[in-house]
Amino acid sequence: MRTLSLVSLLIIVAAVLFAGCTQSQQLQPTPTTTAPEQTPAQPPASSVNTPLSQASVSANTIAIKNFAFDPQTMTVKAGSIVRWENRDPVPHRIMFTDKTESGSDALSPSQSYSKKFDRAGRFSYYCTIHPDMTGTIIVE
Ligand SMILES: [Cu+2]
Repeated sequence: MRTLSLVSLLIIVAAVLFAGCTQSQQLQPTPTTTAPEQTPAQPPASSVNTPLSQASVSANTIAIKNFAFDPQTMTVKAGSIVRWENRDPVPHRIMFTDKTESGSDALSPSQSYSKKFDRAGRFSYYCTIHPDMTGTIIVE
């Protein structure tokens, strides 16, 4: 008698669990496949980062590429503006050996920095991030 009721109780419990289980499965929404789809293609970064070539072509432009200044030495007239363009995929920062001359902030890729040279002299500079990168501006 006692075992019988126990068994029936177990059966009931099992039935309830099973029912609950199947029920909850039925209630669950079918797994949607709207998982993060690829967001629509964004405009290629290259089209955003091209203002460099559009910038006014200055004779006094120094390209920063392949971890070097090109040209490494530039001669300009006093009062000229020299412009550095970072064409590397990493930041560079121009600092003058002559600390009285101000340098640039860190230049992100495709950023540029312009500086006017008023006094004649020879101005050595380097990249604070990659000190092996050096260059010279000669102002006449
Ligand atoms: Cu650098």
